[in-house]
Amino acid sequence: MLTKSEGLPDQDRAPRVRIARAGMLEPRYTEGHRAFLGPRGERPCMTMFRRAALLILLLTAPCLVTAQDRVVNDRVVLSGFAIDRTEVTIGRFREFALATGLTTQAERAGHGYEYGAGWERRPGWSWRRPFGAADTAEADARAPAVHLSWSEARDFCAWAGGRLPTRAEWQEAAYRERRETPGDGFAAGKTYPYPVGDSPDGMNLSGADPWPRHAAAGATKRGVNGLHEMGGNAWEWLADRQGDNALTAGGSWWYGPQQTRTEGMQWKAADFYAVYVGFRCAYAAPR
Ligand SMILES: [Ca+2]
Repeated sequence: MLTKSEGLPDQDRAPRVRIARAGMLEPRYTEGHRAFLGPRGERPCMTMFRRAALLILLLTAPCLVTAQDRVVNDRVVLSGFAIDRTEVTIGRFREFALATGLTTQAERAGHGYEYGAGWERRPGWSWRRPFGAADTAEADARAPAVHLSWSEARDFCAWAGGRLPTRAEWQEAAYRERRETPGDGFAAGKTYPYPVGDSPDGMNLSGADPWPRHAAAGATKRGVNGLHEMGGNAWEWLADRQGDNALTAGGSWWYGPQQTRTEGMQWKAADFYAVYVGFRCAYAAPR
């Protein structure tokens, strides 16, 4: 099997929120004047402040987790359209499948595809478990949703209020820095050869990098326009069609840097699905 190695990276683990121990705020009395002091001898106002801080932390902890998820599934607004900051994840696609009762082509067929001696069927591989029964990615909702045909990707985007990006939109988003104050070393208005800049470093490709196969959404280097995984990780279906074929962009973790360039786009059969092909959505720009 032509994979870089087995297993998923440590950074795929779910984030954790630490909660302070309530016992730390128990008041105590000192001998003699029985002054009401906090656990470290502070005065009443300090104890009240610590209690208020704990209350705020407890009340906002769910919001902190939600905010982190929103960053992963956020959209970047460019000129005239918006685009997902990351590839569509297993977590997002699961919401769609549950809401619509979708059973994908790969699920109906009972197998996905991986390239070996030509395209080889892999029993049990689908968007739910990109690498089959032995895979742990189903538990990682941030892994990219793959083994999906063009029409399944298109239908997800419509359900999410968007559509597949066109070639022109994807190119602008991937290679032309549109932010006025980009940060991350990028220059406003510059067109780059790779989605992560002048060098291909930082993408999840076939060479040496921290990711043996798929990387979780947002784990690779933040690139042009603040987008993640435009180059590498999973190929991305575009809206462009030529008969029975549809365009894909960005290469994957199985390819090298050349496929991440604009000339590296490839036409694939629109009803094809494989472990290397995912997608992201575009949307009307918010007013
Ligand atoms: Ca990609």
